[in-house]
Amino acid sequence: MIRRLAATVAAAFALVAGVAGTSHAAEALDGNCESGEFCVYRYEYYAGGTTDFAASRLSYKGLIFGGTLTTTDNHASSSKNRSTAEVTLYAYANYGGPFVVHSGVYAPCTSDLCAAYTQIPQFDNVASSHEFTW
Ligand SMILES: [Ca+2]
Repeated sequence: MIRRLAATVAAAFALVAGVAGTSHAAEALDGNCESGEFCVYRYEYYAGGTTDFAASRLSYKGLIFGGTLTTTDNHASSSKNRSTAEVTLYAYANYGGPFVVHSGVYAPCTSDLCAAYTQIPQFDNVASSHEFTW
């Protein structure tokens, strides 16, 4: 009887933990680019560590790329939009300066172009903020 009760409690706990883990995944800013997130990378083609976001960000100051000591501000060279929002990436903080747009109808940051900011004139290593548009 005791053993059966223990098994039931364990199963219930596992269920709760599973639900919590699932709901948390999209918001875990952990250096892994998960579904629902927008992520910038240190190097081209999604290499060199990432900073992941689940919402707009007015400034990248104080952030670092996961698994590195490199500051995110002014050091991004590629990005991936795994959210359902349109994301506009800006060269300056507070959504200022030159920008590129992920998804939607705006050029030039559609498809694979965001894999390498070196292909976008004067946009490599400048990103400092981004805004989600739902
Ligand atoms: Ca993440």
